[in-house]
This record gives sequence, structure tokens and C-alpha cells, in this order.
Amino acid sequence: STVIPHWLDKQADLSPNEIAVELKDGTTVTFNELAKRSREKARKLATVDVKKNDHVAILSGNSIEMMETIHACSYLGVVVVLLNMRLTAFEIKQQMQDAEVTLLVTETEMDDLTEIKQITFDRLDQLKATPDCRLLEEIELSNVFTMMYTSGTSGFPKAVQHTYENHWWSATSSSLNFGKHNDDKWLIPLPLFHVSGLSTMVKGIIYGMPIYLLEKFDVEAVHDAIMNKQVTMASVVTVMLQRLVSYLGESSYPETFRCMLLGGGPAPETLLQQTKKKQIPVFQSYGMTETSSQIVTLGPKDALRKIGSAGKPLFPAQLKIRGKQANEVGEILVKGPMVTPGYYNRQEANEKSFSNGWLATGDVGYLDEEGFLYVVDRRSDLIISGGENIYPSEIENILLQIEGVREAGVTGKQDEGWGEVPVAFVVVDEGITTKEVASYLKEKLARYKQPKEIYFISQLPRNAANKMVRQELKKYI
Ligand code: S0N
Ligand code: AMP
Ligand code: MG
Ligand code: MG
Ligand code: MG
Repeated sequence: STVIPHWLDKQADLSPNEIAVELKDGTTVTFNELAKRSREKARKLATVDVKKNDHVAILSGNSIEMMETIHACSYLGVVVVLLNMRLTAFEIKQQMQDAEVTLLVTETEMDDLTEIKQITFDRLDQLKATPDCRLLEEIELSNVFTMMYTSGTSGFPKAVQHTYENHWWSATSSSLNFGKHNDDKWLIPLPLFHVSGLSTMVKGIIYGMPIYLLEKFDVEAVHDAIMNKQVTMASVVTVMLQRLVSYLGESSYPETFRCMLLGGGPAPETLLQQTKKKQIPVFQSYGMTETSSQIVTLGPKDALRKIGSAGKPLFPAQLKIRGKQANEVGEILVKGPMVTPGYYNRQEANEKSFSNGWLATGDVGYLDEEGFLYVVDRRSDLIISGGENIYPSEIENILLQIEGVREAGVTGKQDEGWGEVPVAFVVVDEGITTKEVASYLKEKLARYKQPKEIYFISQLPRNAANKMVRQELKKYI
């Protein structure tokens, strides 16, 4: 496979004193410093027995330490497993076991994960680095760099593997669409544990571009970065854009702000019309964890003309609608070097999802006569709440573990704040209360996955084959 110099070393050589990361408090880190500190962290990780091909998990909000740890792993040839900060200890343990993680690196110590070998960023920093530890000078593009979990229709999350090559092409295909400007500075208000945030971090390294990193989304901080910190591009999900638009009021963003990349879920037409009126340069996109971020994006030429469309597949990605002609609705299939080689340890799911390099997304849409994609429906039953994915089957499985719960069905309900939220319907034995059900779920599921409403009903809607029909649950809402 293709081998390139380690990309952070390469950029540190090309742009040593240029800014790689900028924080809200004014802290900046140059490429040279970032490379040096990441290499130092790699040598420290080696002292706690981390070695090539190990799987190391990171549980952290956005920070420079987190970025350095991710790069440190790449210097050791270690696969980084990025965990969602919102998960419960129960969910984290499941994912770490599934991903065969040997060490967890955290921002703060996790008391409820004592059985797992863990180290905080601070404790890692206090270690004395092994000076003779050999770090990788080159990257083999076909190797896996990162893994992150995405829910599955089966009810249990699967780890999506990203190779260096996937990240490389994701970054380059984006720049072939948007262009790479010398004054670009890209704002990351999205978590680095999602590919939305991580892919932007990688772009920074490959482009030699500063990123403006927020610890977490905050409407004032994003507004301030765009207005006053010379940010030229930003990535957001719909709920963030909605909050930004109302915060903006009658003002407008500076003309130097050239791209608001919108992804991770559907964009309401009314929101797009509002942003058009306010001349916010919104670019709709379509992508998923499996495609290492956007794979279809509206180009600058077409953003206003094709409002509502997610755009065309980026160079050199391909897209087709299974068995369909222009304007016919069907399943979206994608192919390209940014598409994951597959889920970790999931042979069955891989056989089902991939064929001749084409990924069957499960999403539904159509191409117009000019080849622009319109996404009309999400992959089977997927609920997207504030950019976080929720699979009904995952919640149903947990509900069914409760003694006294006989049947369970979960569906999405429209929500003004989050887009959609999960709602549960259960058939129970006498005596059990909704409070008991809710408190069990609290232990097992991240807050955003917990049903906002729980209804006891006498029976679930079923078809002739006695299979529950989730779509029918919508009638009860
Ligand atoms: C929207 C975010 C920031 C949450 O907002 P907020 O208000 O800051 O929440 P908190 O203060 O942390 O918590 C307050 C209460 O709200 C609950 N809560 C938090 N988040 C959610 C949620 N999503 N749904 C429902 N409830 C939520 C908390 O639990 C808390 O509740 P209480 O007080 O009751 O405990 C946050 O949700 C967020 O960051 N969302 C975005 C996540 C994301 O990045 N999604 C994208 C994933 N997809 C991809 O990565 C692929 C596509 C992609 O790459 C992409 C996507 C977007 C843009 C560009 C790209 C690209 O292609 O490059
Ligand atoms: P994730 O893996 O968390 O990034 O989720 C990706 C999913 O979000 C996709 O499979 C789609 O179901 C949905 N999605 C992404 N982009 C769009 C879009 N432009 N319109 C509608 N749904 C989208
Ligand atoms: Mg996901
Ligand atoms: Mg908040
Ligand atoms: Mg999502």
C-alpha cells in the first residue's frame, strides 16, 4: 500500500511556526509544537505498555490534550477508539469490550470503570518518557487510524473503522470542492469523538490550516469566532445552525466567512430559506460516520440554485440510487476512497452492507436530472436528535431487559429543539410504573437516547406475520 511521511511531521516541516490550533482563551499551538508534544505523548504512552496495533480508547471533550493523544497513537501505530462523552458507564464498557481496547485515556478519572486500565491526560503527562522509544516516521495509508461507534439496526452499536487513506481522501475531496485558501481558519464546535469534528482536525494537518477548537458548542462562542476571530469556515449540525440564526438576529456575518458546512442530518427547508435571506453561506451535505464525513456536498456555484439538495458526490466519490433512474426514489449507494473498509469484527453486517466497493447506506433519496442528490428518508427507523443518532432497537432491547416489560416499541417524535426525540411504547405486567422503567433506562442509556415519553399500551401494532410495525406507532403520538 501507499506510504507517506507522518503527516504531522510533514506539516511541522512545511509550516513549523504557523498556527495549528487556536482556543477561545487565545491559546495557540504551532505545528512544530503540536508535533513535538504529540511525539512526547507517544513516548509516554509507550511507558504504560502501549504498542503497535493496540487499541486505545479516548474519552474526552475537545481539548489540545485530546488532539495530541490522537496523534500520539498514530506515531505508535495504535488504533484510536473515540468514545462519545454522553454515554453511560454501561455503554462505554460494552464498546470498549467490543473494540478490544487495552487502555482508556480520559480527561477525568472514571470511578465507575475501575475494572478497566485507565489513565488521565494529567497522569500521562507526569510520566517520564522513554527516550529510546522508536516512533513511526511514515504512515501506511491502508492501516486503520480511528474507530468510532455508530448504532446499528440490530440494536447494538458497531465500530466504523477509518483508515489513514479514508481520512486523507475525506480531507482532499473537501478541498477540491471548497478550494483551499491561504487565510482559511476552520471552526470546530462539534465533538472530536464524532467524525464531523475529527475530520476537520485532520484537514488542519493536511492543509496546514489553523483550526479554532471549542471545548464544546456554545452559541455565543461560535458567534464570536465568526464575527471577531477571522474564522472563514465552520461545521455545524442543524440544531446549532438554528440557534446561531436566532442569535444573529438582524446582524450579518463578515464577508470573509465563506462556508458554513451543514451535515449530520436533514436540514429543514425553512431554515435554509432563512439562512439564504441572511446571506449565510450554508453548504448542505450528506455523509455519515461510514463515509468519514461529507461524501456529497453542494458546491459554491449551486448553493442557492439547488436549495434543499445535498449536492453532488465529491471528487472522486460515486453515488447511485439502487436500480433507479433520475427523479426516482430509492436506496442511496455510495463508493469512494473515503468509505470505511468495514465495521470492526462484524462479518455479517459487512457482507450485508458492502458489495463491489459500494456501501448500501439504507438512506433513501433521488437524483434530479442534473445529478443532484435529494435525501428523502433516513435509514430504517433512525432517529436523529441534535445530530446524535438513536436506533429504536437499541432502546427496545434495554426495555425488554426490564422484568415486567413484555413488549416494547420506540419511534421518533418531532421536536422543536432537537429535530426528533425518541418516544417509547411498552406492554407491561401489572404493578410496574413508568418511573421504574425510566430509572432503569437512566442507568443503561445516554441521556439523549432516553425516551422523552413512555406510554403503557395494551398491545403493539403488528402485521400479519406478527412483526411489530414501528411506523404505526407514530399514530399513537
Ligand atoms: C447540539 C449539542 C451541542 C448539544 O447541545 P447543548 O445544548 O450544548 O447540550 P449540553 O449543554 O451538553 O446538554 C444539555 C442537555 O441537553 C441534552 N442533550 C445534549 N445533546 C443532545 C442531543 N443531541 N439530543 C438530545 N438531548 C441532548 C443533555 O443530555 C442535557 O440534558 P439534561 O440536562 O437533561 O441532562 C450536541 O448534541 C452536539 O454536539 N451535537 C452534534 C453531534 C455531531 O457532531 N453529530 C454529527 C455526527 N455525524 C457525523 O459525524 C457525520 C457527518 C459529518 O461528518 C458532518 C456533520 C456536521 C457537519 C459537518 C460534517 C462533515 O461532513 O464534515
Ligand atoms: P452518522 O453516522 O451519525 O453521521 O449519521 C449519518 C446519517 O445521518 C445518515 O445515514 C443519514 O441518515 C443522516 N443524514 C446525513 N446527512 C443528511 C442529509 N443531508 N439529509 C438527511 N439525512 C442526512
Ligand atoms: Mg453515529
Ligand atoms: Mg450547553
Ligand atoms: Mg448523526
